[in-house]
Amino acid sequence: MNDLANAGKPVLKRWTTEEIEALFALPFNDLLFRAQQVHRERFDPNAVQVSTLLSIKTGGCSENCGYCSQSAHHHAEVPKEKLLDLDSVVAQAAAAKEQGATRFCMGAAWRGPNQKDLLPVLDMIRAVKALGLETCVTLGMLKEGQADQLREAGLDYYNHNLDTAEEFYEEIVTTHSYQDRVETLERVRKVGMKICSGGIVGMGETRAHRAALIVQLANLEPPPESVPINMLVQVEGTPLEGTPELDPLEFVRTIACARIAMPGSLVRLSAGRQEMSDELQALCFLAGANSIFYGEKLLTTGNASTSHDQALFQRLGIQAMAA
Ligand code: SAM
Ligand code: DTB
Ligand code: SF4
Repeated sequence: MNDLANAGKPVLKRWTTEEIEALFALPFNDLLFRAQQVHRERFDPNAVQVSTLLSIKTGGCSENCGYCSQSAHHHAEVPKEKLLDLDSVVAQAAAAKEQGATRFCMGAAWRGPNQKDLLPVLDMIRAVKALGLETCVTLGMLKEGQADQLREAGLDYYNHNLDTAEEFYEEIVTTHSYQDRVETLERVRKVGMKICSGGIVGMGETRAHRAALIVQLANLEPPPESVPINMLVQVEGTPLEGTPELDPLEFVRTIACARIAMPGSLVRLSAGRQEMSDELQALCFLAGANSIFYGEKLLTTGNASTSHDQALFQRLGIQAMAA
């Protein structure tokens, strides 16, 4: 049996870039069929998990990630704000639960948290968890000991994206390294927390870079439980504004490859849905995406509206996944 024939088996397999590139090169229908088969071995094909995002600390970030509206190095029109207070976070989490979200993800525009900032975030985690929601935070790089504090507060997932291939990373960010990102993921794993890690496509990377990102994620031991695949949202005033648009079918292929390489993970159709047609999103679900961000806003940019998403789920016969 060749390696492709093993795709989707629930064993920890080490993937090579050549194998993922071979998947990318399959005829579209063959790739989607294979992804759908893998998907059905482990998941209800008509259930999609629903997460809601909240930016708890917006703008003024020291890092220079080329895609990001919140970097102080760029000129996007994003106001620099202080950390939100606990009551407003809890109110928004309760509203998200009311709308059907099962996971609440809080994001901060930091290189990483300092101790003074981390303490109020720990209170937010405890309070959101007490509402019966799964908790996720994305706070940047963690220092020794911080992952422990997050876990003790009851955090379920830490989001930290590898974002792209190691070989392409320096084209996008120079204020921290790919290795820094990997080290934070190791710290999260070491304390036994679940990982949410994925990337962005459409930043001018090649197919080989997309394949390399998937390999890097799939070969984490174990792979991330949650894998967000973001389509670049081009924000005015960021260096990546004006990047040539990626063929949307290549985005679908990326989702399919992620599904095949990480058969047990939730693959999240993340940023970029507002710009996608229902038909393109339907293809992404067929390719194995089974999670979305739900709610009118991502962190600083718009998201598909809640009523639109409800209608889309109805059109496709999709149910929100229970927690
Ligand atoms: N500062 C933390 C960090 O960088 O890990 C957390 C917040 S950061 C905004 C979280 C993730 O959002 C990034 O890793 C990236 O994948 C995604 N993201 C940010 N801006 C985006 C954009 N314009 N389009 C698509 N994804 C984006
Ligand atoms: C992820 O992979 N995507 C989310 C979440 N994790 C934190 C963020 C998307 C941000 C899109 C651009 C914005 O709204 O600023
Ligand atoms: Fe800062 Fe995160 Fe944006 Fe990079 S992606 S500039 S670290 S908020």
